[in-house]
Amino acid sequence: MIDFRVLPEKASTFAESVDPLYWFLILFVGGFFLVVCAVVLYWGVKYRQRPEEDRPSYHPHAIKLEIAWTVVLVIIALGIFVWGSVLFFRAYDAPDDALEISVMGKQWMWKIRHPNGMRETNELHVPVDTPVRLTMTSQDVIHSFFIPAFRLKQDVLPAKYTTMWFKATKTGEYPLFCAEYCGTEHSTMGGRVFVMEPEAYAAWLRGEGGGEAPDDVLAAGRRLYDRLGCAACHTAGVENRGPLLEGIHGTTVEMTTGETVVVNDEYLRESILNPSYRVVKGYAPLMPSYKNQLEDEELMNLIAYIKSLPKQQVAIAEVK
Ligand code: HEC
Ligand SMILES: [Cu+2]
Repeated sequence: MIDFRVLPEKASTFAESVDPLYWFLILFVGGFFLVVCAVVLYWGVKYRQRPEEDRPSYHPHAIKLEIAWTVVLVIIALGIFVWGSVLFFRAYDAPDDALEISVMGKQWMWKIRHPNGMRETNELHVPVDTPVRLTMTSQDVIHSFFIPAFRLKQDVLPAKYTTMWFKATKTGEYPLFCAEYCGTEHSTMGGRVFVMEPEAYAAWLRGEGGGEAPDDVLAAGRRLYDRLGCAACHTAGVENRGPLLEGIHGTTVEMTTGETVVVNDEYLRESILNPSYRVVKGYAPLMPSYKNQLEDEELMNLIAYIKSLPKQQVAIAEVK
């Protein structure tokens, strides 16, 4: 027997909820199509031109009928919209304790980095039953990270971070694709996702069983932080000219415009490349832009370093 399936294997919590919507849409739209075809054929034959035929009387309006089908269709369409939005928001909001993995797309490969610095190319190892959040960016053109078995696809853009999250439900090996045409070798841009037992993932992270040698991301980030002189402004004390960065990730900060922003990777990235775009309340726009001074990878290291800074005692921070 050939192992035939209409939809790919289901291996994430989303797959369970996305498939019913998919089937509903297919059957609903397909059903309508068949009804319309049947009616066109039936009336086509019934009212075909015949010399002896009396034309039936012509009714230009049937108001009740028109209102009825308009209302019914609006309700169904809104139902589909609400159903889809609920799924979308669930796919968008990652739980706070998710494991953070960064993904870099470039022509024509996926480069992946784990929290401890372990790296791999065109392969993604993740633990089963654990929420995982991917923070993704591209070094060149637009790509799209697509794992059919997880029913997830997200565009990966240059000069911007996008995220997606999932919880894999079944250990195994699943295909990974680039789903946005990105040049000559687009069709080869893909790989596999390996869903492993947590202990096996932990062992893999330690370098037992493939993967490239981990580099020390935080040390690299720290070197950049020193070299670029961030500490000159972001240090507590009298010379304190910029906000403290310790423990800042995940907090909410207020801007001069009154807008509040949650500090995530994208916000940190924007603060470094384009500091004057949003200025933190209580500070002058003194910070220079570091645009064009950092490779994408360096920027990720720097951000990882900032995120690793422990929250300090507030007492020092409050001295102005
Ligand atoms: C000349 C002083 C100066 C230098 C050097 C500097 N910054 Fe800043 N930075 C500031 C000031 C002032 C602000 C607050 C105003 C604003 O948002 O632009 C700020 C804001 C930030 C923020 C947003 C913080 C928040 O509370 O929301 C981040 C992140 C940041 N800087 C990172 C860096 C990094 C990383 C470096 C080194 C690559 C750096 N800064 C170098 C002065 C500086
Ligand atoms: Cu691509």
